[in-house]
This record gives sequence, structure tokens and C-alpha cells, in this order.
Amino acid sequence: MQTFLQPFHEEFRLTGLSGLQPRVVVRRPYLSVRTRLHDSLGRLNDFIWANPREAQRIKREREQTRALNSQSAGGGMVWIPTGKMTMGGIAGAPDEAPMHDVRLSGFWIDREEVTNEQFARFVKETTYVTRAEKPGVSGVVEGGWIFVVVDSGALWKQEPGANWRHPDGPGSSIAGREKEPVVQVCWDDAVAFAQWAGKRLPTEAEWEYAARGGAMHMPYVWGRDLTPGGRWYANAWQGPIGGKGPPVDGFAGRAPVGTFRLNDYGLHDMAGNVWEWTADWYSTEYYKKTVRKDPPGPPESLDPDEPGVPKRVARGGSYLSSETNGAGYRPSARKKAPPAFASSELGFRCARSAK
Ligand SMILES: [Ca+2]
Repeated sequence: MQTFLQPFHEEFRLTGLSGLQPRVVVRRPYLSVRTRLHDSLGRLNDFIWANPREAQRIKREREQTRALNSQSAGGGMVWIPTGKMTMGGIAGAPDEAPMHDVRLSGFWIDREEVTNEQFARFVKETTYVTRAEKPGVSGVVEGGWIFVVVDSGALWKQEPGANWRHPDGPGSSIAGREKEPVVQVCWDDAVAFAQWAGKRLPTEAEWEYAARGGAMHMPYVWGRDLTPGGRWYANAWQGPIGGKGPPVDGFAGRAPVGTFRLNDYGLHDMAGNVWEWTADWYSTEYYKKTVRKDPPGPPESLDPDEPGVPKRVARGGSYLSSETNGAGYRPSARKKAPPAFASSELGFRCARSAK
């Protein structure tokens, strides 16, 4: 454990009761403690307890946001106020670093992930056909990717007939699962829905800012501990992937949106349930030279692991995320996928600019 003590000073102006005495300025020092802890996997978690004035500012901002959102119908959207955050992390994959400060203008974001019910309404009105339902380059319908457990273990495979209506393969259905997040939608499908709804996808920075709830640097959306009081605050995976036994959090697959605890901005499932597409291209270089105010994402994709394959970013982790596969439910965790990619753990939510 490493601990850094960072001095701050707060200024107080004291005026004598008579008003005749000279004003005295007192500088009271206090400390903001920054602690680094290695978790059970040996990863470095970075915590910062902000100074009291900053904590008060954050508290006020959250109260104002709650008041605004309780007064506003919002169309299922939540107002995220103008502010700043330190984006990224040093505890996860290399592409989450370097941590860098970003300022965001206020924006609206969906309280919940887009559901099967909502996507069905869009398809009915527009007769839209998703990528996974269309013939691929080979001329046959390739379908989306599904996660299957076989004798030799668990694996991902592309399955003809796997699409948003049959999210886990041709034998599956969304009947009775209207409130679950829609999946098997590729990036282009998500953009098409957003345009129909008069919205857009959130940028990667907006998504992380909304997920963090305006809070200080925390490894999880809800705070410091993975399972506070032994409870899971996100639909994730516990134990070995593909293993047997009931899920500790109550869901082996996708959960109806809104089942799990709200974050501090009043948003559901910003950790776990399904990964969510963002507007941005994926690049391992962008954090090193990112725009500091309202970063729009890089102009083009760069993934050194697969040069020449453009990819978009998804965020938030899914019901298949666990401590053993990157803990995708951490607010800084990033997933990369080609825009035409669709899978049973990948959905989205929409955003909207102030004006
Ligand atoms: Ca689960």
C-alpha cells in the first residue's frame, strides 16, 4: 500500500464583530489522501478522497441534479450536469491509461439500456432490418455471436439465426423478455435507432462521466468495494465463466433493465448487464492526446492488435464480465468491436445534447 499526502489549503476570511477590526485571512491546511491498493488480482486500484470543499461541491451538484430530474419528465432520460472528471484508470488494461482530465458540457442520457420492447417499436415503425438479419459478404446470413457452454468449456461462436429477435440463437426468443436490453445490434443498428428516437449515441467520455456519477476516482460505479456488504450492485458473472451453480447476483443472463441499483446520477446498469456502444472510434492513442473539453473521439480507429480493422468502443461490461476476464463493469474498462459486430452481450443506450 502506498499513501500520498497532498496538501490543500482553504481560505477563511474572518471579520471582527465590530466591523472595525482588520480582516484576517487564515489559511487552514488539510490533507487529501491518495491511496493505492493492490487488489486480490494484484491490480493497482487508485483512490482519491477529495478535499472537503470538493466533496461539498459534488454533494450539492448531485442534489441539484436529483431535483432537476425529479421535476423533469425527461422522456426516460437523465440530465448530466456540466463538470469534469479524470477519465481512464491505471488498474485495468493498458488502453485505460493514461488517466487524463476531461471537461464535459451537460447532456441528457437514457436512464436505462434500450429494451427489446423499445427496439421492436422502432422496427415496426421503420421496417428496419438489423445487420445480423441480413446476408453477409458470403451471401448467407451469418448472424450474431452467441456464448455457448459445451463439454470442452465455454466459447463464442457466430450463429446464423442469432439476431435481436433470437438473441441467444435460433432457438431463443424475446417473448416475455420485453424489458431486457436489446442485444445482437451492431453499431450501425444502434445509430439508426438513435436517429429515429431523435437522439444519438453518447461519446466515450460522456459515457464514462455519466457512469462515474460525478464522483471521485473510484474503481466501481458504486464505490470502492466490489460487493459492498456482500451484495452485487451489477449484473455480472460470479465464479468460473461457463461454470455451474446459481449466479450470486440472481441472473445467469441479461436482467430486465432497472433491476440493479441506480448510480449517483440516477442511471441503471452503467455497470454490467450488457456492454453499450458509444459513438467513438477505438484508439489506443487517443487518451495520450485527447481533447480536454468534450472530446469527440478520434477521427479514425487504431487497434495495434488488429491493424486495418476499424473498431468502435463499447462500455460498461456485461452479465458475462467477471474479475477473471477484465472486470468490464469498471467505469474505465473499454471494449472494442467492428461496427458490424453483434453479440448476445452487446446493446446500447442513447444520449442527447442540451440543445
Ligand atoms: Ca449475473
